[in-house]
Amino acid sequence: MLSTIPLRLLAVALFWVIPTAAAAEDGYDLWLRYQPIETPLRLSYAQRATAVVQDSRRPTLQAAAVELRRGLSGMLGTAPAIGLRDGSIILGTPGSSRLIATLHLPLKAAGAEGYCLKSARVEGHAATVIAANSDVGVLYGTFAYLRLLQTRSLPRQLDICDAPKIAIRMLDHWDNLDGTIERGYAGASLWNWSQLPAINPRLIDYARANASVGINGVVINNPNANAQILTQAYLRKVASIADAFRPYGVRVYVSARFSAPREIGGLATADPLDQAVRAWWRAKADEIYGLIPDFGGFLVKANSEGQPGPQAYGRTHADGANMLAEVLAPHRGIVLWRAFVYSAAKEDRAKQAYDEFRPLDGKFLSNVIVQVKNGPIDFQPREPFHPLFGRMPLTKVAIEVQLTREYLGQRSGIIFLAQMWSEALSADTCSPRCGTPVRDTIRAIAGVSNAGSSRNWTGNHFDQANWYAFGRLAWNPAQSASRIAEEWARMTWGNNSRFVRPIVSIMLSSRQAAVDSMTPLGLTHQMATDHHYGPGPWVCDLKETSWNPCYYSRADRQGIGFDRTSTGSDAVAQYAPAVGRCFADLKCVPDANLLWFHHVPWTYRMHSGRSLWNELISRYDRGVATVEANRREWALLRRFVDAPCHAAVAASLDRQATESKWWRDASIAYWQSLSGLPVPKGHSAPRHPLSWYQAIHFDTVPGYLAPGTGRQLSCVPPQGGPPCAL
Ligand code: GCV
Repeated sequence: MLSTIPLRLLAVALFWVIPTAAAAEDGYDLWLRYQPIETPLRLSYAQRATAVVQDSRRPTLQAAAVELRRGLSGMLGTAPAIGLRDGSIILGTPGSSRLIATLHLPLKAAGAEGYCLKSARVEGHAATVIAANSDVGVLYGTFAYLRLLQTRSLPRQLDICDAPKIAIRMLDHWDNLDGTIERGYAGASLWNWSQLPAINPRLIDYARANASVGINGVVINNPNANAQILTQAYLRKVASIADAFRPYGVRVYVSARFSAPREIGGLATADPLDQAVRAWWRAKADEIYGLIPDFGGFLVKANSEGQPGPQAYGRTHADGANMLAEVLAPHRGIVLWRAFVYSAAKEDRAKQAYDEFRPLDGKFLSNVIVQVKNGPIDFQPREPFHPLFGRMPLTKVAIEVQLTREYLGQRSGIIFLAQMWSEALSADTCSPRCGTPVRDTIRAIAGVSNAGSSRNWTGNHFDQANWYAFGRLAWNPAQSASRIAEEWARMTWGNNSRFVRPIVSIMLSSRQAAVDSMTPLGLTHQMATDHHYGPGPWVCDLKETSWNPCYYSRADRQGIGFDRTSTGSDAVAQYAPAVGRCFADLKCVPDANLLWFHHVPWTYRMHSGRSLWNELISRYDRGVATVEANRREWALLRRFVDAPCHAAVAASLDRQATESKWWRDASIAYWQSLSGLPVPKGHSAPRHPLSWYQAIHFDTVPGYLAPGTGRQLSCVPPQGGPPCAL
């Protein structure tokens, strides 16, 4: 049979079969799949990408050239040649490339880390130039060029310059030294401490992925830190990670435990004003920089959720942060000091970070950045922006968002978070004047990583999109979520518009669906205790008041919501007057934040004309309906996706659909037990009585396996039902 097939045809067939087979979608390649481009576009692109010119031996430029070759070979089907000719792509900086130097390109717009992509005539040849002022700029430019091919948007004449808007763009890992990840839903830690300093090639791919979206820093361990990371044995391993990441422009940072001088330094105190403590940290910084010359610095969670900090010695956050900043400054390192603080004693948790940090404005050294979560509580499906943004004008501030979906369904379904982050980044602080969005008040952006040892990195295929979106927004926080979703969909799954369009629409509907089905209209923190998986609005007996969902909902027979106006906690006063006035005013506050700022009767008349009770139930139903619709839509896309991958996403969407109903029914059953109101006509009653939902009990879930406790995953379901079966 074989012999009857002309050899030429066989060769052509194999050419197309081999890459397809080799690229069976297991998610490992993320958005860097570089799948073959369809003809005739492939031929047109190939004419403009015939060869790569890059002669420098500098590691980052070599990494850029290797990536370009990999991408072109995959997409165009042939490896590019070497050397100048028509269609060459020339990479470099004016310092590394004679050809680029002779072009005298206006590279000012590229700044320190950006790039320019230009079509140019070089020594008589039509060429493409990827030029920058720095090697990492060339690497970013290379990924940008490849993205144009991946999304089929390479113009005939290239003339693009771009540069990141935020200087520090980092991922924070909540990885423990025992290999577990706090709030991790994608397997174990990427760092295999017993294997290090040997570098697993996976770490290089991790660095590539980060560089491809411009992420330039990684905190490698949990801010609930173990001081052991600062011992020589661990630091040597950290140094090997830093060496592996360096060519990709990714600097390594470490979460430092404030009490380390006592725990591993043999000192009797960790008082930041104690001379011996300061000397210990100075020596530690010198030791680290001896091993890692470009070490980024320390992330610190202090006096928060049981973590040690300067307040134990009567000192302030500024005293603590500055002590560390002083020892890092000679090495150009920085301190990221987290503002995630709250305590049992005080009342409104949403106010506490502001109350503690605002008075310290101007007291931090210039290499301290105060890292503030996007909202005042804790990575909820929706929160108003944190009042510290714009209100510490004399302090450098970072925004922290969470890629790992601790409070947003964890491993289930599709929830694209770019809109949520854009919402925070574009919120108008009105500080110092209206028209000043959060994105203009920050110097750094940190995302709590969702990557782990899962083959596809994030456990759930679609959570890759959140990693991608984080990087793209960190590069340009004004970019639209829909553009990012489309880029990701095209790069990851392919460019067929019959596929891309529905995928993007699923992604863009997903976050609001999560808000609607879990915590609509400004409700917050209604999740089950500790692991935060599933609903627990009835929980009211935890000793830390502000861990109780009932503390946030304040629901009773008359109404629901947290009064944060002047008749309540007056949290609105922490915002600039124009912002606070609107939040305080029932006519101005957006529905989306209503119950965050106001306690209103169940009968309160909403903008829609419906009563709050009816609106609430409509929102839950809208959320469930959207998740259902997305599940159905995905089922229709089977022919565009590899079968195992399609099945995995479908199963995850099934689970999300079940969970959204669980959330809806459990929440309505509980609110009904307080309000005594009937479920409005046209909406179904919860399927089970409240006690059924209250009996669901997860002892522990992935991401919340307390290290060393030996506690296994367990679930106590009520008679005969989900969600243990999920
Ligand atoms: C790292 C929340 C999470 C904790 C996390 C903490 C933080 O409380 O539940 O797991 O701890 O935030 O951001 O420090």
